Amino acid sequence: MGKFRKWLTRLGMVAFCFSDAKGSYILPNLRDISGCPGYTLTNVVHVHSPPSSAIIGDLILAGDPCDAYGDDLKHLRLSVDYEDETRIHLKIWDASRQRYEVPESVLPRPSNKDIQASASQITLNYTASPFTFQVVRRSTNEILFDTSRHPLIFEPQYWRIKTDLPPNANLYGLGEHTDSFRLPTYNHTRTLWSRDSPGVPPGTNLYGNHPIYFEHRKGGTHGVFLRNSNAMDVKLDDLYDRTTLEFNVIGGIIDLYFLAGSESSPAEAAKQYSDIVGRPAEIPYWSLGFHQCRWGYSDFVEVAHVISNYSSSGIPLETMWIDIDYMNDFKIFTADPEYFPTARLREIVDYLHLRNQHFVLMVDPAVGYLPGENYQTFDRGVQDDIFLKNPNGSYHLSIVWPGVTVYPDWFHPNITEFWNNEFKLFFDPATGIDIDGVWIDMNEPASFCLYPCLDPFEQAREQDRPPPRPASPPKPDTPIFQHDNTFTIQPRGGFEKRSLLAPDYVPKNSFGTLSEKTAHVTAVHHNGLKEYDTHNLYGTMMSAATRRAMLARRPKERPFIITRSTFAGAGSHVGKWLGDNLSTWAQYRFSIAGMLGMASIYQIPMVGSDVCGFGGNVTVDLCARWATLGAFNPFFRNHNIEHTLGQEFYLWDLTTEAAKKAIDMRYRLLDYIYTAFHRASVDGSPVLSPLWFKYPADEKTWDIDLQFLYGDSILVSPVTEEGSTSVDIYLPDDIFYDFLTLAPVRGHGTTITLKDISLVDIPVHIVGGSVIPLRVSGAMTTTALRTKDFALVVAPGLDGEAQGSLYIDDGTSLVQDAISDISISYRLGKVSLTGSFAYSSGVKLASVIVLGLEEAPLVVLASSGGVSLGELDVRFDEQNGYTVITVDRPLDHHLDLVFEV
Ligand code: MIG
Repeated sequence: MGKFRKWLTRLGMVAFCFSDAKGSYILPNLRDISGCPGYTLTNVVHVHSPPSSAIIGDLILAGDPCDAYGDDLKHLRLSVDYEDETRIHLKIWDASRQRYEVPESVLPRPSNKDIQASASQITLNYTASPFTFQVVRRSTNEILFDTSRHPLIFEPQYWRIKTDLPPNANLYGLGEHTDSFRLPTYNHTRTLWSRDSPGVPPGTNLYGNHPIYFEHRKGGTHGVFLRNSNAMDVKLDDLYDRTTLEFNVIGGIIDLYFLAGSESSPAEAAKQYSDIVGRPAEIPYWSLGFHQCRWGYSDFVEVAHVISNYSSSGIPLETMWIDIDYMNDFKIFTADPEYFPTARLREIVDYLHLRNQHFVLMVDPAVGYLPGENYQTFDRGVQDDIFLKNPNGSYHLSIVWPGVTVYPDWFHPNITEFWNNEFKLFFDPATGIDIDGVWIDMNEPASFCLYPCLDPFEQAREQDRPPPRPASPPKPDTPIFQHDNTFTIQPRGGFEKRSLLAPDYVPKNSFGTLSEKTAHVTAVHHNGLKEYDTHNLYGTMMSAATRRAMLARRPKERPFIITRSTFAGAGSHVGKWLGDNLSTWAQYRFSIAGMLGMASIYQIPMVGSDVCGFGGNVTVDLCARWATLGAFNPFFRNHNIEHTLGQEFYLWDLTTEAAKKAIDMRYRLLDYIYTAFHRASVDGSPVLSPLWFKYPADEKTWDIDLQFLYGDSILVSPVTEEGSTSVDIYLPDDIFYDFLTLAPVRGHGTTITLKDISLVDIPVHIVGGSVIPLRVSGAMTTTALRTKDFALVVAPGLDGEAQGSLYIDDGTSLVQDAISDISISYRLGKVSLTGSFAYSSGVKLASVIVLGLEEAPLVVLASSGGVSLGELDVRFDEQNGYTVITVDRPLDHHLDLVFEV
């Protein structure tokens, strides 16, 4: 713990890493805004002739200015657009001056069908003086957003929009955060400003920024997205008769999208959000395998040991990762010649590839500032002029691992060429390190330089950067992988004059001033934009650039990229891990809410937390439980900080067993979740969801965030308490089936206690009404898994019916030439497989397992395209009431199975 503490101290973070305390932010200088006059709407015109209902108008300051955090703007412009049946776009900007808005190059605008209000599911009604508005769901007349009591305030560096909501409103989103999934509504502030946030303390701003919330009510679920990247505080509060929500933002424009969502299907809100921020990129099949990572592997020999230890312990390892440790003095695009020589890394990559395993390396954005030292990445960056600058044109210096550093400017016109070229050179399969995926970190962007960072060189010296290597290097010719089966565990440790630096309204950044430990708000991009406005976009722009660079290396393959910092829309480029959590039970628990935010709201479904926890030493029990939960993280990676005890699953018998069992479940379900990822890429369907997405009318589900749906039909209910072997789970009024025994479990809208859940087990249920495609188990890699046959588990709902689907493609290509997209339905004693079967998977449908039958069907007749295939073998399991029908036919054609009872 000593070293870990030291690391945190170096980052100045101790205060809130070990408690829930909110850190020592600068208290906003709160001004009285009660007298702000609001605006009067005039000159309203319809911009298009009918049928469009789009309007545009002038907003004129309605009285004496209140000048709360700057001078009230006198004249604003308003536009309201009905973009399609489910979406209204409202925009308010300064009529007389240009202001920053999120560039379309970073987040493209959605297409606008420009429909008539009468065709929309929601309408926007306004009052002209003072200007306020309400968004109303037409079918129920419910008011979804209501500024009536809260006139608009708009000043150069402060604007506020505030709505009343029903009391104790059910609000979700506004991340990234580690608060409960259903947000606390009493005196709660969500600050959005990217921050390197070790320990991910609840109640603080973290790495990513997603100014979108869903609000759920009995009468429906809707969404509100603020397309704005400036620092902001979103404040929630409960009064006796209502909840209020207000956006307090220090720049940009008011750029709100209201999404109708749906009266009965919350997932529609997620899909509609994907219409405006883009749908998740398709992921390679292999990336759903299990990943091992840690910070602090000392050299290539140790990495080889870890790989060997996984294989000799029989735990499937799909992908090995190396952190910054491989770099030479922590300079990106270099390898340490002694500890991680390129030749030896190439040997590791070859070894992995031969065994159908994969390899990922970390790349940070910051480039060591090393003029005249023959650091070619830096020199080429200077040549291409792509580094972020100060207002006076000098380089904006910061401190990251290599010492004093400069940041790539993702807005620079030469940046794509620069970044692509660095990737091409360093990750060249012929001469360099042939990565399969890339991990991008520190892209808030993070800096270790304490503000005002007047002498970064001095601070870098004081901080001892780059840090020295811990031990002596291995002999360059140390053999690796020679004892593949020897278990060699080594347990170890807008453009007016603005005061960018001192806005009057200070968002509640947990680091204090907005420039602390990051690029300063005054840093300038090549296109003139300031970090003050674009800071929250940095990680997403690095993500997009990295995707382009990976595509330039392999134009036909889906890139695999995991980032730390995200903004709205990041999921269309990359996946995301939840950053530097701690190895504690509390963090294990709230990792679920963190994933739900990304996967069910923000459209970043490839998400996971560091399994077994990053900071601190994990206990065996927690690591075993986390291995089982990790198997249901869409992105499943064990990762650990340096200088703590190892936590590779093979280190303990218990975690070995837990990992094997859980990975087996995960791999059997891999095509099921891969199908969910495919759907997400097509229409934004959530890959994970909270229970209430499925049971929106059941109030008891609304704040559940320790159980979740993996895909839309697998309910995961982990044990969540230390020392416990039982868990209280809520089962809605529906039928469920235990994933392992297949026995039906009737839910009654009550909490039940599951007992005797050993440390290597996790309760998983199939939701009635679904068909789950499973691979036959027993694969050590996802490549091997793809050769396994399928079983279809038919889990009838209370109405006796079930539906499901199975999507299969080659798993890697960006463009597929033959896919199978199979719908499976069960109704009245008949199972039907329809759809397309064009991808030749070479595997069979081994069996169909029908659950919840009272007795075995006497005869099952199979036919394909009307042609009879005869009678199939049937086995009935009396104890758990299921029937196994042996099919054993290639999965390449329509198929009907008819029962005769
Ligand atoms: O300042 O690369 O979140 O996963 O192991 C820490 C070292 C920098 C932070 C990442 C973490 C990674 C670590 N990085």
